[in-house]
Amino acid sequence: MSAEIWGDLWSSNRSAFARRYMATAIEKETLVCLAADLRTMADIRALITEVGPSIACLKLHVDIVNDWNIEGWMEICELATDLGVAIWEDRKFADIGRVSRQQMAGAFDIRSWADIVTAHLISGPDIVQGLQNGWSDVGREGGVLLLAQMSSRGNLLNEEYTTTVVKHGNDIEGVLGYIGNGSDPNAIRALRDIVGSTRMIWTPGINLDVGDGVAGQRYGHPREAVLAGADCLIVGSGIHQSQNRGEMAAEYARISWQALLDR
Ligand code: 6AU
Repeated sequence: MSAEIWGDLWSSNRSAFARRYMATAIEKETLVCLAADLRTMADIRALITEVGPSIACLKLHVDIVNDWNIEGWMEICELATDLGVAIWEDRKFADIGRVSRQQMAGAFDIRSWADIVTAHLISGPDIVQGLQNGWSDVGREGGVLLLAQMSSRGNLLNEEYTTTVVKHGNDIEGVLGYIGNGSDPNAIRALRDIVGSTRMIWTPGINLDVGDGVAGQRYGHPREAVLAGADCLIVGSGIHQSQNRGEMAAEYARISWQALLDR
């Protein structure tokens, strides 16, 4: 069943976290990763509770939360665990390997609760080892998503950069996949061509209301993104700014799942 639905991605992917995500997606019939970009822990908890059945992953930005403390945060993580979804901290690491390892610790102690983190490869391949060492320091493992493209207008991740990131990233153990530009199906298709089937493509910049968003964000349609090669759709405001968040999340889930079956 899993291989039938995910195709080569299921058999070729070496990352335990990618497989876990793919299994959850099948179980819950959704490719939606919720970007819970809210500013208080109570708001994040309420949002997760409303949309829980429709999400396959939870993405957080620990450093935007005004009332952060570790106890409240662990409650949020427990909610995600009860829903069977992985926890992704979208702190975009970009430093040298040694410092990235230290940034996994610190006050937020990301290494202890995040299953996935995001990184730019701009500083070179050792950043991935640094992040993996961060997890090892507390006896845990995790997966790294490398930014190969971005959804924001005027970003500097050009085609040559994208190709270089994928060339290196595909050789690095611990890379579970790439961030692609969900607002542009052609960009996703081009990324899929070079990524192949050993790594996943996760795309932000997804909204049923396609076009320009606030502050340079751009949006593409969820169905188009999956058909073009996106394996996970990161949806933030499309869900958390809607009138009925539970229903809207279910709608994104339905569209993403049907598109995967059609793909
Ligand atoms: O759906 P939105 O626009 O409300 O939220 C999009 C989410 C935000 C961004 O931090 C993130 O996706 N994001 C990323 C990621 C996931 O790494 C990369 C990117 O290029 N664009 C982008 O929006 O939480």
